[in-house]
This record gives sequence, structure tokens and C-alpha cells, in this order.
Amino acid sequence: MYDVIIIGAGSMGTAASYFLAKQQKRVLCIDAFDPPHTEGSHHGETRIIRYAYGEGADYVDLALRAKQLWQELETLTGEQLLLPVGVLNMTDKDAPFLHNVKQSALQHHLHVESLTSTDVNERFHGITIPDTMEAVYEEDAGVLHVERCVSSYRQLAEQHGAIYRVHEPVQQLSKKHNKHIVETTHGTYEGKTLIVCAGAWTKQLLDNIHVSLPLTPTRKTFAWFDAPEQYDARHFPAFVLERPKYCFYGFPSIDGSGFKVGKHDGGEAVDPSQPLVPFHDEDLAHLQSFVDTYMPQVGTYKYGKECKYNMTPDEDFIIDTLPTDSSIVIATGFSGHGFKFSSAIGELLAMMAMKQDVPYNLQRFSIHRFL
Ligand code: PYC
Repeated sequence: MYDVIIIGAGSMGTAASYFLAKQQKRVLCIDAFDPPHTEGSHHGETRIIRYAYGEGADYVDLALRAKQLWQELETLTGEQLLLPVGVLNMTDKDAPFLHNVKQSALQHHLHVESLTSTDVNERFHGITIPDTMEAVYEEDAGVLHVERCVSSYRQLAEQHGAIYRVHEPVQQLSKKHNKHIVETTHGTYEGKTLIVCAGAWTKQLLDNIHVSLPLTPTRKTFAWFDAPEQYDARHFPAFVLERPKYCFYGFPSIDGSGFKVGKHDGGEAVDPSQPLVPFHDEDLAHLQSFVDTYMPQVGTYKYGKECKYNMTPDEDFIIDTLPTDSSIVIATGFSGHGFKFSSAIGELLAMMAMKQDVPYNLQRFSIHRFL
């Protein structure tokens, strides 16, 4: 019998497995694939990490803890995981996102710089934004190497005794005599506590135990372009650019990888059991149009990829225990902005699974807003 069974060994699950295994808990991590993999939301080389948070100051404590834990993980593994290239947040003047960035910075004493469009266009060669826009630059923010983050936590967790069962889709969840029973395609496992963090597959797993959450797995796309010198990570930041009708994000070229840009808004609702439609011309047209408008010196398209976001209606996460069973911990609905937090959320899930006090106000992430 396991102390904790984690369903979904993506970014959150691998981190949680490490924090539990480190406490000598018997932990089993189950995944339908073999992480790190390209079927969920943790592939594509890079994700943004930012602390002055446009989605609201409620996220800042978690973001700052995440940074500390990524740095600890770097020390433990000797891998470079976090590259502090800076993050430039750009919106129309007076947009709520930028207001929240400034408020987050003020409340948490974070170093940020408010910039006019002229400041941005002069300082970051290769960006052209109109004078109806403004920006906040956070120099300490940056980029995470996603696959390295996931494989580092998995490796350390296994070194501490966590068991990984991969290529084992979960088929059935049930409970008997206070034991959770998890049936996969390959076996049946028993655990005292469950953590469900299966990304796009979470909705159908929870439907299985009659918990219905309004989660929408959604197809999103990103692509790499040739990057002239000015888009190199030595001078160019990661960025989020939000306008009333769309939102894109991007990364400088790191070690010659190319300039990467992704479309954060829109996308099609998908069935996670079906393969995603491969990246196609219309996906490229959206990304190319963004690049042509705001970063016109970016070079030729190299290749594109697709991934899944697991959206909640309000785009805030769900991190909670089930109201009907406090031995089931849920972490889901990361809505395309969760990866950066996964070190801190892994630690938090381990605390919740062990019924320890947690050092955050989790009100905003409550499951009750949807039940
Ligand atoms: O996680 O910072 C983020 C992000 C911005 C746009 C998409 N993801």
C-alpha cells in the first residue's frame, strides 16, 4: 500500500513525487506516457517565469517560492534550469494585466520598470509597439528549461525511492475500506491518499468518481523562427504581449535555438484521448502576423508545434482537496500559465497530501467556485 499515489507525472506530479519521496513516503507516480513527453503541457524547451504577476498579486508568493525551489533544484542536479533573461509585459495603456503587474510589484517589493512605447522600441532592438501601448519590464524574471525541470524532479524522486509506472493509462478509480484503488491498463494499486494532476485527462478521471469540473482541454500552438543577433538571449527578453483581442508570448533565441513565439488566446477545445491536429498553415499565419506586426526583423519560420492547455472558465488554477473526500488532492486547470509554479505547487501538493499546514492563502484556487 502506497502513502500517496500521484496520477499524472507531468510538471506538478514529478515535483510532488520528489517532495514526498524526500520525506520517505511511499509514493507511486503513474503516467499514460513517459515524462518528460510531448503529449501534455511541458514540452517545447521553454516557459516563462515571472513574479510581478499580471493575473493578480495572489500568485506572487507561489511564484517567489517556485523561483527558490528551481534554484535549489539547479544546485542539487548541477543543471541550468532558470535563465534570468528578463520578462517584458506589454499591453494597451491602462489594461488590467499591467495594472496587476504594477500592484504585485508594489505589494511584494519586486523590482520592475515602467516603460513607454518609445522606451521599449529604443531599448529592445527588434520590438515595435505603437504609442497606445505601454510596458513593465521585470529584469529578474526569465525562462525555464521545461524538459530539464521535469526530468530533474523525476530523477531525484526516483533516487529517493519514488516508483514510476509509465505508459500506464489509469482506467478506474474507486475506494474500499478507506483505501484508494487505482486500476491501470497494467495493474491495480492501493494508496491512502491520491493526488490527481493529470492535465488534460483530469476531467475524465474525475468524471469517473462523479466530480464534474468545467475544464476544457484546448489546443494551442507555438513556433520557432530564425533569429538575427538582436533576438539573442544576451540582449532580448522573454515577453507577454496582450491586446484587447489577442495575447501572444515569446522567447529570445537561447544558444541558437531560434526565436520562439506562442499564441496564448483562442485555440480549439479537444478530446485528450485523440491526437492533436498537427501544426498547420493557419497556425503559422497567426504567429507570422504577430511577428510581422511587432517583431518585424525576426527571420524565416523554422518549425511549429502544438500543445494542450487545460482551461478553467476564469483561468485561475484549481488546487484543493475534494469536498467529499479530503484524501483526494486535485491540482488542475493551469490554463496555460502554470508551469513556472510547478516546483512550488509540487511542494504544496506534498504538504496537502500529508495534511500539513500550508503557507499560502489558496482561496483563489478553491474547487468550491465550480461545485
Ligand atoms: O506562463 O507566463 C506564462 C505565459 C504567458 C503566456 C502564456 N504563458
